[in-house]
This record gives sequence, C-alpha cells and structure tokens, in this order.
Amino acid sequence: MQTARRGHRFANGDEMPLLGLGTWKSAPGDAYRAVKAAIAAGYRHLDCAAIYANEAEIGRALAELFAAGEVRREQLWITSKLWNDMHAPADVLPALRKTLADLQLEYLDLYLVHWPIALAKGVLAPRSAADLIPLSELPLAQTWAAMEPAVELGLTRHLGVSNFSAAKLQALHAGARVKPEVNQVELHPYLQQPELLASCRALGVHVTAYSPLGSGDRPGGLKAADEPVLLGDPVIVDIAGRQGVSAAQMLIAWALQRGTSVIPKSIDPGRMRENLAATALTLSDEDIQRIAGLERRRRYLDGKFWIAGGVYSLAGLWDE
Ligand code: NDP
Ligand code: 1BO
Repeated sequence: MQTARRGHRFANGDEMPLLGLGTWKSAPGDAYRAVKAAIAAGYRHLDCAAIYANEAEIGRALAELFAAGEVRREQLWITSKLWNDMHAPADVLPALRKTLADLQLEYLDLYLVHWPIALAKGVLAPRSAADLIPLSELPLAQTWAAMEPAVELGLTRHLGVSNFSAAKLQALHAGARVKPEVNQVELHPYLQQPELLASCRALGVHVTAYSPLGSGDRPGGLKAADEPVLLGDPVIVDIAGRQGVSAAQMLIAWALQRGTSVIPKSIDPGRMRENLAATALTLSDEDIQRIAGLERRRRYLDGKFWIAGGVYSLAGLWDE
C-alpha cells in the first residue's frame, strides 16, 4: 500500500506528511466515510476545523480505526483550527478542548488560528458590523498568548496560523514565546504567492497549500461569476496529459515540488487514491516554467465575506 511518506520535519523531530486530506465541505456522514477510506488508502494527515461541523464524525471514524487496529494515533498527523468567534483569551483553550472531545483525541499535532479576523462569540459568519470585533480591540497577539499554553499542557504538539500575510506573521512571530510553525494559505498556480513563501521560509515557518484544486465545490455565494476553473486550465491539462496523469495530480505534484504541504479535499475513494499517487510525480523544469506563467493573483477565497459593515477591509486583511 502506498502511504504519504514524504514529510516536513519540525525542530522537535515530528514529521508532518506533506499530503493531507482536506475536510471542509465534507458533510458529516461523508467525512466519516472519507476518513475511513483515506486511512485505508494510506493517508496519514487530516486537515480539520471546528467550523467544518464534522469533527464529531471524524472522531467517530478515528475511534473505530484505532479500536480495530487499522492505524495508531501516533501514526497520524491531525490539524484543527480555532474558529474566529473564539479569539478572546478565555475562549481559546475551551475551544481546543471541544475540538479534542469531538475528535476523541488526547492531543492535536497542530492547532491553527483559522483567520486573522475576530467575530463576536457565537457568530459563525458575519452579517453586520456588530458581528465583528476589530483587531485593535482583540489583538492577534492576545489570542496567540492564550494558544501558547496548549503546547505546555500537551493539548497540541505544534501551533500555527492560517490566512496570515507576511506582515501579520512577522509581527506575531516577533512577540511569540511559542513560535508559529505553520502558515496555511491558499496556494495554486493562479495564486502562487512567492513573496509570502519567501517570508515564511525566512522565519522557518512551513507553508501548507489549501484549495490546491481550485475549491470547485465551494458554496455558490463564495464564487465569482467569472472565475477560472483551475482543473480545466489548458496548460495544466496539457502538462498532465503528456505525463499520462490527471490535472488534479499535476496540481498536487506542483505544490509538493514547491516544498509546501498540500491538503486536497475529497470524499471519493477513487479520487483520494488518485491524489495520493501524485506524491510519486515529478515536474520538469519546463513544466515548472509553464505553470509559473499561469499566475493571476486570483484568490478563490478572497475574504470578502469578512468585510460586512466595514470593520475589516480586504487591503487590511491581506496587507496588499
Ligand atoms: P480543493 O481545491 O481541495 O478542491 C476540492 C474539490 O475538488 C472537491 O469538489 C473535490 O470533489 C474535488 N476533487 C478532489 N480530488 C479531485 C480529483 N482528483 N479530480 C477532480 N476533482 C477532485 O478545495 P478546498 O477548498 O476544499 O481545499 C482543500 C482543503 O483545504 C479544505 O477541505 C480544508 O481542509 C482546507 N482549507 C482551509 C482553509 C483555511 O482557511 N485554512 C480554506 C479553504 C480550504 P470530491 O470531494 O467529490 O472528490
Ligand atoms: C471561510 C472558509 C473557511 C475554510 O477553511
């Protein structure tokens, strides 16, 4: 059986498999079945989050897999994320403990601040300014200081962030007692973010690529009418065809060759196996050059959904 062997080694010796399974938009029953199929296929890295509303079913799948001896906890890398309405320091550890209870785990491998956005407690998605808390009132550094004890308490082995610009990451890193070790951001040929990758590398922060296939199953409200379909891009399709692989495999191989980890979502066992097999592919220098030419600075998750009421701006969110 093929397993996702290539990994990123952290300073403490822990290794995160570079290919993981995304779970956003996986309905609870699908997530349960997907985790079982993924582990059977050889996946050893799961990307979860409280807001995905499927951690309890993922936890049930994991508990059954452990009980059946299909895999051991220490063979897995499990990431989860703090949702934006739990940034207040008093809420951070309870949110992490809730995720652990749902996942039926003693510890996470990685816990991320999901977005550099603070929502009022109980708000999952903002509708007006009252739902949002400005970072001037609830600074990211305060949230981070409440995350740090989670490592000492053994609730997570590593901490990180997601959707952080280089400027926000540098500021957080400078003041952190426990340093962020991962930044999970959108990355694919239409949004290559070379400057952010270089900034993360300079800080020793590993980067995970999300929405690597273009997130085609996002809710319609998060889609733009004119958005390009990454999996159908003629250059990607052509390069994939020449190697006799799928466009999805080419996109995953490209992400891995850049040194990022990558977390394509699938609930289909065949596509999961296909995506895992991409870990064995190599792109030529010419392929890399051609894909470099696809850059469009195009975000599929552009963050517009945080801008309700003008508390946050897109320029301030992405620092660009
Ligand atoms: P992806 O780019 O992974 O695309 C998912 C879509 O691709 C689904 O429709 C899936 O369908 C389809 N797909 C999967 N494999 C193949 C294949 N081999 N061929 C054709 N289609 C395929 O989108 P996501 O936005 O879900 O990103 C991946 C993960 O990253 C998320 O699930 C989540 O874990 C994480 N993420 C994190 C964010 C953050 O803010 N930190 C934001 C967005 C994502 P099917 O399931 O039917 O196979
Ligand atoms: C707002 C979408 C978050 C996915 O991780």
